[in-house]
Amino acid sequence: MMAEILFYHNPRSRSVMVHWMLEEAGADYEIRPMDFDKGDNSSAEFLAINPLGKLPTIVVDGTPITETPAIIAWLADAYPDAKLAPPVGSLERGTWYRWLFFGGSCFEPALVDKMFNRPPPERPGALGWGSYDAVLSTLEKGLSPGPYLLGENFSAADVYIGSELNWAMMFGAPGLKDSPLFTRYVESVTARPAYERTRAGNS
Ligand SMILES: N[C@@H](CCC(=O)N[C@@H](CS)C(=O)NCC(=O)O)C(=O)O
Repeated sequence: MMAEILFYHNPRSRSVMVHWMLEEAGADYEIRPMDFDKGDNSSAEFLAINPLGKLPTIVVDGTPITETPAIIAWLADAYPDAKLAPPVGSLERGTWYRWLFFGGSCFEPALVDKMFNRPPPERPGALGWGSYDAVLSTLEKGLSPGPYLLGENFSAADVYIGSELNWAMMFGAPGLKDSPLFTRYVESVTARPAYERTRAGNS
């Protein structure tokens, strides 16, 4: 794909997930380094691109795309040669969307509940993600028999869920490092050359 991709990046943020995906896709991109301490993400210039003031953000030929799973899904479709997205309309595509959305709408809020010890609300059933434990056991089932979320085929969903699990493990989130399944999964996906390239000072 011939497009100008500007990648607003800080290596200590969720933008590492998109960095990995850009490498998996084989995209050409230009990194715009963002310094949180200097307030780069709250500058008028950046807020005009993403009013939430958050990373990751990419701008493709002038159009901003935000939210990690949306960026990852867009890149998977825009770079079909990388074979990271099942065909539109296929059943595998449904499973693929399922885990991409699950990461942002279930795993993340459940993790934040846990990290900040948020007390359960009066009606726990109103939480769209159930509970942290239920989210982890759902992911474990999604990865069984594995090795990937789509079975034998690695996809963009693994870039996102693998990144989320890796990130949560770094924070010492409970129930992850003591799970052989999660440990094996994160070790295998982060051993991929595209991930390694993002760690080799390529930021
Ligand atoms: N919903 C967003 C969350 C992005 C996000 O929270 N990014 C954090 C860094 S990991 C950020 O930019 N924080 C800076 C701030 O809010 O000041 C996504 O999935 O990409």
